[in-house]
Amino acid sequence: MVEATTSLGIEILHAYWAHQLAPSSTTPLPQDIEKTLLAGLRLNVLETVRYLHHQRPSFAQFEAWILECNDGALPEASLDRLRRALAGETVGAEVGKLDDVEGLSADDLAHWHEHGYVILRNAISPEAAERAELAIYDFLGMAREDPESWYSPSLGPSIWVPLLRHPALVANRQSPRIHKAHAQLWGREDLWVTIDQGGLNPPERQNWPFPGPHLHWDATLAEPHHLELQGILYLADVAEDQGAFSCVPGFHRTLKEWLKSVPADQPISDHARRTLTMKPIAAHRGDMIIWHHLLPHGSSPNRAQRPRVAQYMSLRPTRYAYTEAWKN
Ligand SMILES: O=C(O)CCC(=O)C(=O)O
Repeated sequence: MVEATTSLGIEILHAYWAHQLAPSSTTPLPQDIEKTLLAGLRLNVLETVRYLHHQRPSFAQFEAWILECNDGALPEASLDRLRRALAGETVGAEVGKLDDVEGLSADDLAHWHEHGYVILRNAISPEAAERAELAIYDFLGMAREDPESWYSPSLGPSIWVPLLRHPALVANRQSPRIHKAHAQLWGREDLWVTIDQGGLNPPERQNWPFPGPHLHWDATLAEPHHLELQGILYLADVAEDQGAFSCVPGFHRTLKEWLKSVPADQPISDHARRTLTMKPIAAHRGDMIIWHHLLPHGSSPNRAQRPRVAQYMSLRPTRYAYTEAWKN
C-alpha cells in the first residue's frame, strides 16, 4: 500500500477519504471510529459526506478543507488527543478534569435508568443559551419578537437549522457539565462531541403545519441492543405544547419484548407510530434532555405562542459496542 502524506497526522483519515470516494473497492472504517474521527476533526457528518461526494477532492484538498472548516487551524492539543485515542490510548475529557464538576444527581440517574431520558438542568447558563438562540434567529434572518419573520423561507419545510459553527454553539459544546453528565452515563470520559445543527420549531399556522420529525428511531433495532446517547439543548423555555422534544419513556427496557409483537408484514416504524404514544418534555432555557437512542422519539406540533429553539448534540466515547445490521 502507498503511504499517504498527511498534513494533519491522522493516519486513518486517508482510509476514510478513500472509502467515501470508492465505496465498492475499499473497506469502511468501523462505525465508532468513523464517528470519533469526524467529531475529533470537528466535522459534521452530512457536510463532510456531501463535500466528498460533490467535490471528489484529492486527499490534500480534503485536509485543506478540514482546516478551512475550522477557521484555518485545529489546535495541536486536539489533534494529539485524537491521534492518541485512535491509537488505543485512554484519553481524558476534552474539557479537562471533571472530578469537581457537578453532574447528574443520584435522583437524576435513577430517573435515567427507569425512563431512559434525563433532563440535565442548567447544562449551560441562561446567557449562553440566549446567545445561541439569537444566533439561530440571526442566521435565519428572523427577529425573535416578530412572529411574521418566523415563517421566512430561510427555514424551509423542516425544523432543522444548518448552523454548525457559530461561536455561541461552539461554546455550548464545551460545557463541562454536559461532558460530566455524559461521562456518568457512559461510565468513561474519553468523549467526542458531535458538530450538530440547531433547530427552530415555530407555532403551527396555515401554510406551516408541523413537518416532523414524527416518532422514529435513529438507531438500528437489530439485536444485541447497545447504549448510545442523543441530546437536545433548549435555548429558551419550552412548554409541553410548544413543540417539545417527545419520547416514549422507559421503552429502552421493553423494546425487546415489544419487537416480538410487531406484525411480520408491517414496517416497525409504521407499527410504532400507530400504537405508541409519546410524552412531550418541557424544560427551561439552558436545560439539556439526554435520551437513550432506543427510545422512540420525535418533536411535536407547536401549539403555543413562541418558537421552540434548540441545539442538538451527542457525545460518544472513542470506541463503543454497536450492532452493524440495520433494522428499523
Ligand atoms: O427536535 C426534536 O424535538 C426531536 C429531535 C429528533 O427527533 C432527533 O434528534 O432525532
